[in-house]
Amino acid sequence: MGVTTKYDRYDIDYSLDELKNLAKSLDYEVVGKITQSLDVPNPATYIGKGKLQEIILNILANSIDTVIFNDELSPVQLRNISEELNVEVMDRSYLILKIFELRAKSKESKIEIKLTKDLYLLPRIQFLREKESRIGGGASTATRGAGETQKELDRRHLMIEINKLKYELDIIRNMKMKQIEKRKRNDIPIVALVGYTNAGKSSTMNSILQYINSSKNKEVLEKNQLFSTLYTYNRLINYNKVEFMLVDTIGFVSKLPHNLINSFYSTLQEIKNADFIIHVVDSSTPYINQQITVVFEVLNQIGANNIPSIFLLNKWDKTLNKYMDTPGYKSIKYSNKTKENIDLLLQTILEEISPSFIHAKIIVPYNRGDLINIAEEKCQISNKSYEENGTYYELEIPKKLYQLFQEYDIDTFVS
Ligand SMILES: Nc1nc2c(ncn2[C@@H]2O[C@H](COP(=O)(O)OP(=O)(O)OP(=O)(O)O)[C@@H](O)[C@H]2O)c(=O)[nH]1
Ligand SMILES: [Mg+2]
Repeated sequence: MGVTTKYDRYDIDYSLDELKNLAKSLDYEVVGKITQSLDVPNPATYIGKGKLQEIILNILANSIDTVIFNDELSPVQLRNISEELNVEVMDRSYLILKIFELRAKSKESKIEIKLTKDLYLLPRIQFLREKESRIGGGASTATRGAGETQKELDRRHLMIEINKLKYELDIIRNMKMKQIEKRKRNDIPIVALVGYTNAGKSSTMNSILQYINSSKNKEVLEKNQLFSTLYTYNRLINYNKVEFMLVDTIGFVSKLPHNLINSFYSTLQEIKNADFIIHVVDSSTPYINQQITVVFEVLNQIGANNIPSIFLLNKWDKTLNKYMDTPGYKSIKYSNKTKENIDLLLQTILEEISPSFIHAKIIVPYNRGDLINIAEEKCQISNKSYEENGTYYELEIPKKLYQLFQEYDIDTFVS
């Protein structure tokens, strides 16, 4: 059930199709779609009273078990609708959370998803149908305080669990942040594969690993389903003597629940640290423009919109529109099936990440051993002499590091 308003950023047919695919990935059989055009969704019931009646008739006529709404319902909307319809009522956010829950494999993503689900449930727990609401499960009547209902107990249990999960997540994240910082210090460029779910990010990671003859067990899961990847996988790639870290991560979908983005913050953070983004696009879908928009929106949300990027027009083997173009953006026509242009892809990555250098003449004071080490290890030195006030270098400094030396740049100093 979807509502269109004049503020919609997505076409309703596209949006409901996406919802249908999400539902199908949880094995729901989708028997119908209903839409309503409104100025704004009704704050009490999301849709109009008449529409609710229409759904009730539909439920009876087609023996429907579940009605899924295309937006996140407020707790009040959820309560009112559930009371009217008397079947399982779910919204888009909860559906996505359920898929994530099913797919989560790593300890971190399991905690992330559980936390997001608990945060979603907290204000809604008392409105959910009984079978859903026994979250705590264990609380027996004996431990119940005077006058506490089962629902209140469930709520309290949820709150305790939320705190525990936040604590566990903090520990994992601190560890992860240290790893990210270490990588940054090592100065290995980071290249991230991002894109709509099922676009072929993991397949691209695997194709590159195969191309450079990496061992088979470094490959990641690729599968024809939404949200196969819910975690960040880093693989060190060494191609033509240049090293970079290739990052495969979670795919995007429109209207991702807000809490989900918060909970997956550290997973998404890896994208923000990237030096170069490969935006993997399924070029064969009729919804290509919508999917690109979704990805741009999420990149914006996580503050990764200014990182240099390229469109990888993937699945080119089955794209019908061979004249497709991306005006104003760099793109590569590519396929994991035929591997066409994989050499061009790698070449482009190398060009983007290989450091460009700044030519400079500097005098580094003798007490700046730290800078001397960097000059000796990371720069290409063409001239060197020991002067009264420090070591003189004529050298090529990687752009990223130039700032460190700026105050000792003789040319800058003179001018
Ligand atoms: N025909 C064709 N299929 C492809 C191509 N690349 C990937 N696929 C298929 O697309 C499906 C999704 O691939 P994945 O690599 O798992 O996609 P993903 O972007 O990692 O998906 P999520 O992790 O779920 O976000 C798989 O069934 C792949 O075999 C391609 O170039 N051509
Ligand atoms: Mg994947």
